[in-house]
Amino acid sequence: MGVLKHYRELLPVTDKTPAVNLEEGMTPLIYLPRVSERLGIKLYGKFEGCNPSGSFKDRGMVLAVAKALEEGKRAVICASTGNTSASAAAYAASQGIPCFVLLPAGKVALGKLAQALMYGAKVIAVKGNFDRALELARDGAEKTGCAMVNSVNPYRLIGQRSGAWEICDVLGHAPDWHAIPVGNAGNISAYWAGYNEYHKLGKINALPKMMGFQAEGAAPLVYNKPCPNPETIATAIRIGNPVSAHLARAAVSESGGEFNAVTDEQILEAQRILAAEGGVFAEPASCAPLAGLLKLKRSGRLPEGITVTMILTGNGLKDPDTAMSQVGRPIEINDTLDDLMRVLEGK
Ligand code: AN7
Repeated sequence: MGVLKHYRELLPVTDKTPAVNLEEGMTPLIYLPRVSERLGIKLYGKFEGCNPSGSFKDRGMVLAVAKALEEGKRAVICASTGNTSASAAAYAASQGIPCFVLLPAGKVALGKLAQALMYGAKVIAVKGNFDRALELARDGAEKTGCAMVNSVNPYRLIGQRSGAWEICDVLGHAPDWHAIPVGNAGNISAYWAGYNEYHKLGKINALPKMMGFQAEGAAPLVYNKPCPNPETIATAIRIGNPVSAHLARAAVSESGGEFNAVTDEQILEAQRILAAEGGVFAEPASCAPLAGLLKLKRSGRLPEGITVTMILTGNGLKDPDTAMSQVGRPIEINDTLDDLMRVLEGK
């Protein structure tokens, strides 16, 4: 049905808003028994990789593009670490309008780059980091009148609230903890607003603690200062100066949650555990929350038996290079049953 139709009464959608729809949203909230057992909690992963462009960005992009069209805009522009560009390009393609995307050169996962190009966006590789690309995109939008569809666009965050509503609709209540990766800090802010809205409507009677996880090399919110040269294998959250930092800080402090940093090694370990013990393949950035939960468990700071939802923000298929760099190669055999039997019998 798509986010605009499903949550129409909670969104700024009118009869004049074009019915943009790629059947985004309604992603599975997957209970993870083996990982839950390892952590001593009830752990659910909301698999945002099931969205049409393979990440959570589609929830807000559908509204941002619809409102841009409603306002008479005829092109969109964004800067991106990859997923925003894939999403913007997909929705622009579906509406037949041009899309310009600015990417940090050489720092975007292969699948995301392939998506933006396949959807027909004009892809611009900026010799600089994401934060600089975002400044350029904002200036470019101002000079051309293109709709800016980064999360500085308020409709992006409003659409992304739908993730929180879905969790509550499925669980019947909010989780105790909401664990989420933090890059430009829009999604954590959107989820907090979404939970609060449901609370005000009386649909839930308690709010979760918001637990935001960043990569150690790009952790401006953990260390409370901008990070001029962000670096992490989780390229999606390789962001040093988050635009929604103020909203994210408010979400964490109002909810009694925290920000925490995890190393690249911890992120990769979590990615393997999620895949091999959960059956879910999420991209590295999406595994920062699980890395953080494992870290908190080790230090005795993970309360026993609580319900935790973690947002698996992007599909693991987007970044095959990082995955292949940490797993073995296939076992090659001759096409004989003897060769096969040697492998099956573990010889
Ligand atoms: C998989 O695409 O910023 O804290 O330009 O792709 O709301 O920024 C991506 C961010 C987490 C962080 N997980 O969310 C972009 C971009 C994945 C992401 C984040 C991103 P925010």
